Amino acid sequence: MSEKILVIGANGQIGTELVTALRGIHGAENVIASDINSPNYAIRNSGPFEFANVLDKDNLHHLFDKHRPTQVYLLAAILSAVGEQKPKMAWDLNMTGLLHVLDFAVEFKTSKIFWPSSIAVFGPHSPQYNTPQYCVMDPNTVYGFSKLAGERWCEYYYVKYGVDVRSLRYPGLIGWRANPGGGTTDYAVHIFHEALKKGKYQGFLSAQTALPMMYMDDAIRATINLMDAPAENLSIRSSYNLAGISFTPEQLAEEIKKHIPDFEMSYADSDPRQAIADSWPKSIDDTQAQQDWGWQLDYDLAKITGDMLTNLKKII
Ligand code: AKB
Repeated sequence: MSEKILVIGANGQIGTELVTALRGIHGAENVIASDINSPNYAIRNSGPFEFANVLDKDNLHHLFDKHRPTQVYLLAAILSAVGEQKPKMAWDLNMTGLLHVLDFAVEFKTSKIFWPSSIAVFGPHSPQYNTPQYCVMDPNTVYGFSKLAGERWCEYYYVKYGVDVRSLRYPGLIGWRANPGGGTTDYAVHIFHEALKKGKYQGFLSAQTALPMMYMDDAIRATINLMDAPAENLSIRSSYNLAGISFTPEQLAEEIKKHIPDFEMSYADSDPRQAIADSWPKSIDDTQAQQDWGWQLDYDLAKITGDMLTNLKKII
């Protein structure tokens, strides 16, 4: 049976790349991109698009009814940094949107749902290094606890209603095709743009702030691998830890200097995103993803840096 896939929040950092990848696999006409905003260039020119507002239940119901998707990827979200500026809005969007989609998955018997979680589900009392799948979780950002609550809802709908929902706790994501939208890890994308445009960058996190990060090619592959995995292999229906690689702003700057020797890195004196970063793990243990669906990382820091610079050079 051919798949009919609905991607909600398709204009974002993950959505832009995921829609392209899914259209390559399933055919452009079978992947409906949707977003609250007008489609960006990549989305508009490669297949069908619908406006969708996850807070508008009737609008979303209409989309499910019209397209009867077999798979839905719900990517619309407010990320950590913006979430702290608009806490109630972040909670509402991140929670209500998910509950609408889970309810429609039950009503329309959608075969599979993907919903992204994040390393932001961990907090200051979680183990900081090799943070395990199961441990103390006390997130102190609205984004973080909306993701943690969302994970509980995902597992609940799986257990209670049999919704085949799958999820990943993404680290910070780095890609050249689309910009990140309001997260704490965004510096790791901005730095490449500024390095090429101006030869210098002022980071908003301190030089030594290690965070787990992942190249977008790996993140998209992980997402598709998880969605393709046989249901019986999946032991986690909340969200899988995904490690990526961990590095500091200073280490990233050093790597960029290997390509742009005059690159100058400086650091802001203070920024509210520092406290968010300090509350997150420095590295993650993703043994369960490796065991259950064979996850293996491809891109290390050197490979990410080379690929980012090569591709951004062509479009900047
Ligand atoms: C953010 O920084 O908010 C996101 C995330 C780690 O989930 N990139």
